[in-house]
Amino acid sequence: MNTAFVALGANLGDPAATVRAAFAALSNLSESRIVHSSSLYRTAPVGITEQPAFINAVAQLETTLAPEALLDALFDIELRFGRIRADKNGPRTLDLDLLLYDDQFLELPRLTLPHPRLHLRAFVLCPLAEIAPHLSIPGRGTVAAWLPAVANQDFVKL
Ligand code: PH2
Ligand code: MG
Ligand code: MG
Repeated sequence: MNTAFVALGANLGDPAATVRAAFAALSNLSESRIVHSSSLYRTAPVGITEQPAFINAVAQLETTLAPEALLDALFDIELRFGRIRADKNGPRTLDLDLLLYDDQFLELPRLTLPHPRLHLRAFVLCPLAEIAPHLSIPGRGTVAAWLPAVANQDFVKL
């Protein structure tokens, strides 16, 4: 069994309903089960700031899918939720990002592990800290140790 962390994000339609439905979709993934789900967080958009606020959350999975197979499965769920991969940092009905997979480092064209910006973004770090504060981000230290670095970013736990 492997442990993977997935970030959920949405800011179009009814984003809270979408994120809740995405948790249900993740719990139905083959060869995988959700072991922890964070609360939902309303977060200020990072990058392109002229877009609606996001709803974000993080799930911890146990899986026997390999990293790229898991990534494919996440893309499938995004598509089912009507995701059009247009603007890189623009609005989206559902974004599922693979954050961590055990303590693996991976550098592939479509997948970098650990996710290169996860420790700098409150919208990922805060829900992750809720379910796994002592988790070590390979090469960076614990999740909790990075929280002060994102203290200036706006978010509300729902
Ligand atoms: N995702 C982005 C860009 N900016 N901002 C917030 N608050 N939440 C996100 O999930 C998010 C973002 C690119 O995927
Ligand atoms: Mg993504
Ligand atoms: Mg993303």
